[in-house]
Amino acid sequence: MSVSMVSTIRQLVLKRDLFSHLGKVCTRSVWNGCVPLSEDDPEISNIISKEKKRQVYGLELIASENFASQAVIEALGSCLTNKYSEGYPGARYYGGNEFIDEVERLCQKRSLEAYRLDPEKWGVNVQPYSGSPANFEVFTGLLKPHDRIMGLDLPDGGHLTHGFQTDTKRISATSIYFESMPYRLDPKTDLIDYDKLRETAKLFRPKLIIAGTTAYSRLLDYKAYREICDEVHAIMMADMSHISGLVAADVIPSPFEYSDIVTSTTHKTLRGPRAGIIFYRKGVKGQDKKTGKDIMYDYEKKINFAVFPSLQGGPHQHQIAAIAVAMRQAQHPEFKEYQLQVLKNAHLLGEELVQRGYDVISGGTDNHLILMDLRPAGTDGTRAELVLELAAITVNKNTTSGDTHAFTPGGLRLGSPALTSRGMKEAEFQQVAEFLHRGIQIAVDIQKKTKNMKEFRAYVHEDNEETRKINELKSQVEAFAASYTMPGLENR
Ligand code: DSN
Repeated sequence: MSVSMVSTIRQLVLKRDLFSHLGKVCTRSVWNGCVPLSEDDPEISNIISKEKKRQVYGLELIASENFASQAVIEALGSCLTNKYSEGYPGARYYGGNEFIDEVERLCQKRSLEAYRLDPEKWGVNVQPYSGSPANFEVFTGLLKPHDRIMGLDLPDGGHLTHGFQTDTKRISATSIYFESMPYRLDPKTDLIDYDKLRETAKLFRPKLIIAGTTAYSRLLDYKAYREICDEVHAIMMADMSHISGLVAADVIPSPFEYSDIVTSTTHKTLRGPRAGIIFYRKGVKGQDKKTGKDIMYDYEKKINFAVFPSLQGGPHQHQIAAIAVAMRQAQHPEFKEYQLQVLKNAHLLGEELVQRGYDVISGGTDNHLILMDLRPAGTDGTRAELVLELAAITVNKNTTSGDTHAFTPGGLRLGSPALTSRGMKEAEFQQVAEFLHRGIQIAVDIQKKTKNMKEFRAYVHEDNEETRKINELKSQVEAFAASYTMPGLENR
């Protein structure tokens, strides 16, 4: 045996002894923080168990939700949650960040790889706590207070942080600290009205235009956004939160070809932890026409500074490790298979609902979600959501274009990512469509028998013909759902 081998073995033995000592610390009888949750806090543990049961026995159709894998949840529940690491890899404000730097660098590398980005041309900040902070960090870094932005209006499928305000109130901080002008759908087609966007952008002259949606079932024309941004000298920011898993799997067009900035959450179709991420262009932007010298992108410093120290403190390194896990998973061939199935399932669900006579906005879907207008069917999103929830089917009410009823909107949004993560395919989604149909018809029947929402809410908790039907539906839904595996930890 060589001298170097002996030395390596000695080091390994030393490390093993060190870790076994750490293990021993956890056996002391005084408080040592090593008691399982179920013993330490049975109350919270019990609530988590009830939520786990709800997820296992229910049909999760909220388009922005998914089931994180066991590996992602293990990273989230790790010792990384203990560490402060303000700053960036190699430049932290506190000591002890050797391994934290390793985590964050790996996460950055994998995030760029997952979207096939050249590290010379793109950089990434993996510290945003979630999608809303990520968006506000971009605006803070690249705009001055009261600069102008344009985003898809919330009732038309945009997000709060894309500048939402009502006729009487500025709702999102993005409309309080910046001036926002929405663009909308063409009411005839339910598709984004790019001509109108161009026309109003030329009048409004925004500094930044957002290409992103939360309730839009068609693909975005990123080239059109780019052209409009160029015409008005605006930054093009894509918010791909809903579709980032589909983009990583390369099953729908990517925003990276045309955008300057791309933000995303990491827990929706990407199936990672609840967190956010910002990609920014870097390197050479073009050449100065007069001097011929290179003009460089200047986003990197501005965005990093906006994330920390302007808007955030210590990054959540347990989330960052979990993003790294998800970004690695997103590069597996089976992730592409999963995303293809997400598309097939959503498409099938749309077809099944149209066949049952429902009004599906824009006639179907090109992505993971479907938006229904339930008014022609004789009910609305709020009533349908309530009945479906009682039958263990989780969906969300949603405004549709032109809808002015924020609390009782006509629409219902459905998505395929979560159930596809449980292994469901087209045959199962046919069954899901039938369950949905039965629930919605019960809502229609109750609406006929009640005068207003208050009566409706009371009626669903009484013993009557419809509530007996809801209970029957619930037992069938629960028996069906429970036979499919749910990703994650076994009991929590
Ligand atoms: N709440 C998310 C959604 O459901 O689309 C967006 O942040």
